[in-house]
Amino acid sequence: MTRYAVLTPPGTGAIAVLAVSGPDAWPLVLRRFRPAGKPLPQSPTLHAVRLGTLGGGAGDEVVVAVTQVAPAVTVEVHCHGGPQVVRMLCELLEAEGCRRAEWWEVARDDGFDVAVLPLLAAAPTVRNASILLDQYHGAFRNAVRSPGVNVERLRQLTPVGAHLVTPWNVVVVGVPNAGKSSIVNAIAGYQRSVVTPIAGTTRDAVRVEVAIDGVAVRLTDTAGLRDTSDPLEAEGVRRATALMATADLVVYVLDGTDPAPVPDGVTLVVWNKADLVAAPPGLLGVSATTGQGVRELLSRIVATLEPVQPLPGEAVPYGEHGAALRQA
Ligand SMILES: Nc1nc2c(ncn2[C@@H]2O[C@H](COP(=O)(O)OP(=O)(O)OP(=O)(O)O)[C@@H](O)[C@H]2O)c(=O)[nH]1
Ligand SMILES: [Mg+2]
Repeated sequence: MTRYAVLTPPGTGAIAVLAVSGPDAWPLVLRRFRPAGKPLPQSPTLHAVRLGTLGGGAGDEVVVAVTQVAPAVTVEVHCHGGPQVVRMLCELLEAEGCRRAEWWEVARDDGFDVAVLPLLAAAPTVRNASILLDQYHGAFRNAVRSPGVNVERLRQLTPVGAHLVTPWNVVVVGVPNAGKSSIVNAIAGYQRSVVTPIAGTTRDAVRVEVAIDGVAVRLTDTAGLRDTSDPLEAEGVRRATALMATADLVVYVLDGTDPAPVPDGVTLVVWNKADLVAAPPGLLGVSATTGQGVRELLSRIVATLEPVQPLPGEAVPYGEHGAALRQA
């Protein structure tokens, strides 16, 4: 079966690229492509590049390139950008019997792990892209095929593999006025959440995506936890409590000037406003105002989420492999 895919994103651009791959790719080019200059050879030459036209009427001026001849012939068509030109060529390819595929399904089969490609395209940080590139080059695939595979080490790296595209879900909670929003803003680097001296400022859950040492994290700022008769605030508190239950990590912020008891089930506690009252021994002191302790807080968040980090080039169970390993 001969397949085709649009390799460039939808929208308007100077050029768009389609790939056609399969047994009919070259016969199709011979049937429909009108080369400028000398005729095409009966069989494709690897890396041959030709200018010509494709499509009904005058057609579009395109460049056809042979990017692979084995195991399947793959031809790239570089046409003018813009949705209608792309659509015209898609209709032509379908009329010629090609089936539309995803771009990674027609990717050049050069022995690498092409299942990684859609994840690589969605990687939110450079660090995650680099881990995925290692897997694309076969780190995970080779590891599981080798007789001496270290399953325990792979299992330790499943949390990393599960969050190469999907960010970690970190929820920031605490009593009203503790400084939750101020801490989230300090991490985000801009005033994402409203901060005021009024207790009960934040109502809705406020989300921001950040990279912490290359680890993708979605931070959620929440309403301060307290009993309240204000229905709007109460709904905020209800949401905050529900979010705690689904979080990968709950960061509990204490108001250092008025520390309340910490509820059960909290992994990471920070003592905020350490610029006013120093944290007692054993507690992480932070000041959202001066920035003191924020770097340490970030390090602790990453160390809690990903206690084991992969070495360069190491196998990491990406995508569905992690879930399979956890079940095994
Ligand atoms: N001195 C000092 N003041 C802070 C610090 N962090 C926050 N504040 C102040 O404390 C007040 C409350 O800060 P917010 O960040 O709005 O607190 P919150 O926990 O989000 O409060 P709610 O949204 O009402 O639950 C504001 O006046 C802040 O400027 C800090 O580290 N040091
Ligand atoms: Mg707030």
